[in-house]
Amino acid sequence: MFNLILFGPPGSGKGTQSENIIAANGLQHLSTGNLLRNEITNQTPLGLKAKTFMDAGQLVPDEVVIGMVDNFMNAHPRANGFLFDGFPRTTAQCIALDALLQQKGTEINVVLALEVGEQELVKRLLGRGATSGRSDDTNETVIRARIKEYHDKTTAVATYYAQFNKVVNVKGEGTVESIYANLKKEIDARI
Ligand code: B4P
Repeated sequence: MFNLILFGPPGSGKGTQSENIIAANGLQHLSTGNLLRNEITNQTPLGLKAKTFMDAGQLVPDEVVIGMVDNFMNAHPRANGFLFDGFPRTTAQCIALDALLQQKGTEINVVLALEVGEQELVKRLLGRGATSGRSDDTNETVIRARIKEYHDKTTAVATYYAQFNKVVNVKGEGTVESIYANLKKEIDARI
């Protein structure tokens, strides 16, 4: 199995780049943002709980997200590997993910960290908000709150995996194609 974490702040292009990576490498895409939005659309109890946090730009509680990831992985027992997009986002989620992977006799191979400046992030997210209907992308105050959550809680994910020498930084500004070419180079060197 080959397991990859695509890491970076909100709007850094994790979802955008995931599409090419999963297509090229046959990985199972696990986006906690997409899973949470599906739960909201289906108005499940989990979705109703998650919505209040997401609308405020806050992270959804760890136990909610970890349970959802566990269910998703168990539903895909024959996966060649997973691309984790937007997960883990806290140290507790890193520890839970390592334990889930260990139970399956596998581990994280690499964390690719997309680096994008804050001004560019806000511009991209407001741009998406204008067309996507995503409520967390239309309000600049909520976008800034998401970026603050990233600095307060999620940068710790890179620190966690750096202790195992698994983090590779990749410039996340430029064309989608040029960024993908750099990500591909790092993946091909390891897969
Ligand atoms: P996510 O769905 O993970 O979304 P994101 O971080 O906002 O976006 P991403 O980085 O994927 O950006 P994208 O490629 O789409 O999270 C949403 C919310 O869910 C969180 O705030 C949180 O509340 C909750 N949540 C999710 N996972 C959680 C977890 N594990 N724990 C707790 N809570 C969790 O790109 C954004 C825009 O930029 C797009 O419009 C795209 O077209 C554009 N773009 C991409 N690349 C570009 C480029 N190179 N140049 C110009 N524009 C580009």
